[in-house]
Amino acid sequence: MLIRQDQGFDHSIASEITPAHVYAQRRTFLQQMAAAGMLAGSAAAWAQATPRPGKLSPLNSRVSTLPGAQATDAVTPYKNASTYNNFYEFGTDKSYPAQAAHTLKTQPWTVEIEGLVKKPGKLNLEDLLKLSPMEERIYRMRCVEGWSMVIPWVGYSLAELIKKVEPLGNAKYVEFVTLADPKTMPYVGSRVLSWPYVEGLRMDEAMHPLTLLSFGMYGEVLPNQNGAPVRLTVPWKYGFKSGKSIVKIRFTESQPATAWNKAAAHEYGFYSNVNPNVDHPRWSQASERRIGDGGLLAKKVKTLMFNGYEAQVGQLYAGMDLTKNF
Ligand SMILES: Nc1nc2c(c(=O)[nH]1)N[C@H]1C(S)=C(S)[C@@H](COP(=O)(O)O)O[C@H]1N2
Ligand SMILES: [Mo]
Repeated sequence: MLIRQDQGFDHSIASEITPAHVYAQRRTFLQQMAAAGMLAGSAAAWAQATPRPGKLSPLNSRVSTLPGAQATDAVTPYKNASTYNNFYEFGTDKSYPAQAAHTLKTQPWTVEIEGLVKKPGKLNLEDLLKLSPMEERIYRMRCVEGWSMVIPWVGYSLAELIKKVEPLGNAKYVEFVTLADPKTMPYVGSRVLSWPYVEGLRMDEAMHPLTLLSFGMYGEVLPNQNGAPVRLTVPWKYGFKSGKSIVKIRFTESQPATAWNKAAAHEYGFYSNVNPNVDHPRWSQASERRIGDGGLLAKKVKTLMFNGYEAQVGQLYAGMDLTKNF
């Protein structure tokens, strides 16, 4: 991977002017956290250190108490998390989505439930937002390209939605289809991937409580470039498993074809679990560069098995050869 001075790596964060209402919002948040006795290290740190644009609506949530849901790593500054993105529908350069994704229309939005399920149908965003209480979860996210971030997401377990729609006994996989709108997404139609961007999980992975249906980050609704209005976040898998701007969730008996697997099967397997022992043909997976302090020259940290979520998810893969099922 080339080392380049990308735009979006502006470290003048402390000198930025933060609008008063953003400070007020942050203070309220901190007070709520303190009242709940949850003012633990990293969450408080990001709330204080990360100026947010203040244009997006706040998304109220409770602090998740799920094991594994509160990474104590330093949280990535909002600025980096919202300007260094992979969202190929808006171009292949990391800086493009933040510049181009304003064209994405996130309302009205519906997610269609299809396939092997008792209650198929369309759910609109308002229904989805009300389906289960929102939680804040701080997750490590690692891209197969070798960089990582630590992000406070807002959402609820995908399992809550799955339980409501009642999958049939023969539903073994869940397929996630994302928006492919050539009118608002300039790279849909390009040959870099086949569109729509599709991802998939085995049913037990989809039902794992750490698998998050995300509507927000840093206490606000998702910025478009991070997959608004609803995306998946699967913290023990490489970033590309976390499909953005989901429009369809389909329950299937056979393993779904996924966008990256279709593009290069020898490079991107169905599972794509973070695994420091199994390298990608072009990139080592043994270590990663934390985006944020230090920018592109940041010190590398060792990559952990299942991205550090082994205690929570390791048993899902017991007995599987992870060099074959990569
Ligand atoms: N629809 C869609 N979802 C996507 C992608 C994409 O190109 N299109 N890129 C994936 C990849 S490779 C990564 S690393 C993450 C990046 O998420 P982030 O920008 O919120 O960090 O989104 C994933 N979801
Ligand atoms: Mo990625």
